[in-house]
Amino acid sequence: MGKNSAHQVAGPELYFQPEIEKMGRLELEALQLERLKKTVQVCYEQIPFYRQALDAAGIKPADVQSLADLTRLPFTTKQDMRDAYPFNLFAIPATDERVQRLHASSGTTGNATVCGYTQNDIDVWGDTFARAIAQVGGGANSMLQVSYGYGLFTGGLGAHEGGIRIHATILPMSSGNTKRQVQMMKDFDVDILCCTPSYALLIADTAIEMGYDPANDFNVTGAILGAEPCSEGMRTEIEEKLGVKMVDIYGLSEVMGPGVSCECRYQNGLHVAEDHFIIEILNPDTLEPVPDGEWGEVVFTTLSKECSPLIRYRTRDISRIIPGECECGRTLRRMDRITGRTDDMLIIRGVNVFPNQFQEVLAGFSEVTSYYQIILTSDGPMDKVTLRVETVPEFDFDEIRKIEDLQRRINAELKSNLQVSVDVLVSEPKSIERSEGKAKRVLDNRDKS
Ligand code: DLL
Repeated sequence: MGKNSAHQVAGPELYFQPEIEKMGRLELEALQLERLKKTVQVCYEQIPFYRQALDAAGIKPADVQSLADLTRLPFTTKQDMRDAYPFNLFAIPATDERVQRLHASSGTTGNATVCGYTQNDIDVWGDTFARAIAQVGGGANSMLQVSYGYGLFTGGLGAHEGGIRIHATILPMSSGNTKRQVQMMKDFDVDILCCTPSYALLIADTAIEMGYDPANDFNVTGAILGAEPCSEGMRTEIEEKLGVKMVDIYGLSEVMGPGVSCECRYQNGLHVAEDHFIIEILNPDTLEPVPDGEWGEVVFTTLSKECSPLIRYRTRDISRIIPGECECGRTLRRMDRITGRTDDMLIIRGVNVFPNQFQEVLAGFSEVTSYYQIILTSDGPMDKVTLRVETVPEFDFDEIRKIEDLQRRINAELKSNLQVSVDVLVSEPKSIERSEGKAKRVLDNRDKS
């Protein structure tokens, strides 16, 4: 048994706020309705954008009488948030004494989206992240290594707030300087690591290169990883290399940051913090709700955010509600792990594919690592897709026939699993760029070719 065997044992102590996490459905819905009414009222009174949108939809705050009335409310999109740059969606002025901090999304195209946090907003955030820490067995005696980037990105400070709420000892590493990360993880007896899955893998690989066997030599037993998709194969690799139990944590800067939902120790869907957010899954074309179990676009309404409340924010992330109860005893409903985003979907000769699906297929090949890249180029009027994979050091890269055989087999597997045919480019060990944050899997060179 590895050192993480302790976490296979379920126990009632692995809750941070059982009175909420196991709340009866009716009680929870009553709480949601009360908070929804307040949110709509505040949005209407304090934010001209929402007043106009609600007026245009012909609905007044007093018309919200049940949770079903949610579907009558207007949507908010990322573009709306960009147009409101910087503070026009704030319910409280940015320099008001109640506003403690700002975060913003990176915004590679267009304006960044900016959100403000009151002390209460930060406390709620800390609570939801602390629930995740409890799920990997963490608590007041934990040493929490936060290797998400600190700054406007919500990863670092979100995990940090969770550590504060649960009274852990926090090691605020931020990302980068990976050898130092490894050394401190070992020397300080870190038990919980928080970072992106791709960075966790890089930390593990770096530790191994430094001559350690982190699964046995290190004290780390839990990892709270999110901010990007992670296939089950990659999860297994991280868990085995580091000797940890990994829970997937989800969130987005517009809605709060990490902690909007998080897996429990059963790793079967992410429990949504429904006391603070209402989740809807909609058909992205019709914008009508889909039944539980069906995939669609995730839409969130915030219930307790004071500075930057949002009504029906369209995330573009694709998930579904997992029907039924979870073994952990929590009543908070579960969303499935994110398969992709509506705007990341590739259409390869008419077939819809998400980058993450390549990861799932590659996990079946022991000859390649978890690092891969999808390169898009133009081939006349058509898009050409190249999947670049990287061999493990043990693979004999000098044998051309072996490479060709590997290419053929990956191709065949992609064809039978995803019904797409792409060019597979096998490259040498360590040739694909490593990531200290969110991995950039898709290189769009279409304009350049
Ligand atoms: O990535 C917040 C975060 C930080 C979440 C740390 C988890 C851990 P943004 O930079 O605004 O915020 O990016 C949000 O990242 O809409 C998803 O597409 C993606 N994403 C976040 N968490 C996950 C996850 C943070 N667990 C966008 N699985 C979201 C898959 C995720 N994708």
